[in-house]
Amino acid sequence: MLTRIDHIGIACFDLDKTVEFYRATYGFEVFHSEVNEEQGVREAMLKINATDDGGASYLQLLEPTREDSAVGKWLAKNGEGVHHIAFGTADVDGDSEAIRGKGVRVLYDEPRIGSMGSRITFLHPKDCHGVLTELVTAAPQESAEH
Ligand code: CMX
Ligand code: CO
Repeated sequence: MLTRIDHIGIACFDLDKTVEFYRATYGFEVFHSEVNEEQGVREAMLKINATDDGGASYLQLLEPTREDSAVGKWLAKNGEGVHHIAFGTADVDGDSEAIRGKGVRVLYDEPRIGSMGSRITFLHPKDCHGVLTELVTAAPQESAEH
């Protein structure tokens, strides 16, 4: 069951400048940052809220590490902006298989590793009314590493 919005992924050309915009304008601080070579991104997670159940919502700022990555291709075509939305679930395996069974293309055979050790997969935007949609199961203990 998809239980919350985990994050909104925002593509940018310059991660440091974009992080500074969100800090100066809204006061959002970087909770975690990392490079994910498989996804071809350098990213910063800005935590927007935290709830008693351990769940949280983030903005995920994404700078491509290579032009032929998903974010690199998208930026070249569209410029900066909202790239994807991500729903949180306790069971990304079960939920993605159930959604695949409804005829929506799930991009990976098995979930891959996302931010902070989470497990992620994506639904094809052409099957989701134009929205690239990610499903996320957080790592058992989310840990912040700057
Ligand atoms: N949102 C909506 N539509 C998108 C899109 C996006 N983010 N990215 C691509 N599309 C559309 C394109 O506009 C294009 O539509 P048209 O044919 O009408 O022009 C179509 O999908 C195909 O796009 P493309 O540029 O040819 O790109 P690809 O097919 O090579 O890749 C996709 C598209 C979704 C398969 C690829 O972006 C992907 O694998 N995404 C998942 C991985 C990812 O996004 N990783 C980065 C984030 C990592 C993280 O969140 O941790
Ligand atoms: Co994401």
